[in-house]
Amino acid sequence: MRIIVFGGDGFCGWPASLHLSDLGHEVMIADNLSRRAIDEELGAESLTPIASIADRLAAWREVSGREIAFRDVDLAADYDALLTALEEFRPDAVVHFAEQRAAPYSMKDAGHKRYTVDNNVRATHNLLAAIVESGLDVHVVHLGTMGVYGYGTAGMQIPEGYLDVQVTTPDGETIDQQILYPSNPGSVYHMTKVLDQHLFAFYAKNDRLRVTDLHQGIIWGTNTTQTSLDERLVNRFDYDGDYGTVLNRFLVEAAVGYPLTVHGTGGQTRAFIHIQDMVRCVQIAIENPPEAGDRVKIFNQMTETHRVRDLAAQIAEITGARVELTPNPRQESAENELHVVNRSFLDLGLEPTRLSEGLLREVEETAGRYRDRVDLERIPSRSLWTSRQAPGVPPSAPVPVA
Ligand code: USQ
Repeated sequence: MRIIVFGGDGFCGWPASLHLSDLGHEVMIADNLSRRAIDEELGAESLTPIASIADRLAAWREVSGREIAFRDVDLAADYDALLTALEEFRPDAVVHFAEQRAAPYSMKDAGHKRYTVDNNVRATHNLLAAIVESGLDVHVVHLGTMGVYGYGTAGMQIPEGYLDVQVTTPDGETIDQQILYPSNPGSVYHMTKVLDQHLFAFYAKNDRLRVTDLHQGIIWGTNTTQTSLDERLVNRFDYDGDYGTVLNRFLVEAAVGYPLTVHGTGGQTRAFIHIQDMVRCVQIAIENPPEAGDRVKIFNQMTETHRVRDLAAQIAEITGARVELTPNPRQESAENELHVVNRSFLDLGLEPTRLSEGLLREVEETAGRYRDRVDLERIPSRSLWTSRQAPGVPPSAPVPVA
């Protein structure tokens, strides 16, 4: 297949591009390298030393004998370049990762909120409009988030996108329906993925676009089979207060002797998936497209759920790190249960990488190996969800870890 990976230089996009190329697909990466620019803005760097995009692609050519094309395209700002890329490359499928993906970054201030909405919503809409204008039959695979659902389920399992409901007509007749699961985003970033869902639903209905939306949990891990092949192919690893995700942050904190920064009580339960499983899920989604005229196909892309304080305790046990409850900079439930349906990928052959099997390797191979590159100043999370949250004042009093 011919596949364009939009956002193919990022944390998920890069390993997904290599995986698809390795499978023999003709891959083009289209990316405006914005993630590298944001590193500069934040004065932060990936824990792993990432090569320039040119060096990455040259290394891949050398190691695999395969060519990945590259175009510097800003989906949100340069519609004509996007349309040209589609018309010239004529993809069978596109994978859309080209969005600002960090919740804390999206909540820093009005400027970052506006950037996140402008960038993400325009990128998605431009892509859909350009596919229609091109007249090509392209399957769109989009990286969404579990966060569109929120994380509270009143005991039920979160379905894969659609909720069964019954409505009663004025005649008293009961009708069964399925609706998009009610959204409950917890940040401006997560909200943009809710808006994306509606754009996809409209274009699937109006233009019969074939769209798959992957509602992904939090990634853990760094490298995949392909990014491990050569130092220049290494994936990025964020640990800073804006882009670092919880488990990867804990790993780095443990490696440098920084207390594990558990927000609030650590009672937040979240969904997780290893990066190797993510690339496999993207492959499975591409291989199982919806038909033209179908509603958007939604997969829950996660393999296990964990409570934040349990993760911290697990890492502390392996490494001897100290756990510290810190005032939560976010507005989120202090404690929640999370039950998620994830049958689709398992039924299609996904064999999950379990946290219990991979955690130690991650501690040694990534966090331990690159710990000299850690800038301690970049660790604290300084982005507050509301102006009422003065730095250092917990929105709710922390309780000791059990
Ligand atoms: N947390 C801590 N300590 C930290 C960092 C985070 O306790 O040092 C807590 C947060 O308060 C939150 C949970 O860990 O309760 C998860 O935070 P996160 O930064 O790991 O994840 P999140 O902001 O939700 O976003 C990440 C990715 C995003 C993706 C999302 C999937 O950045 O792109 O969409 O995970 S999900 O969370 O399932 O919505």
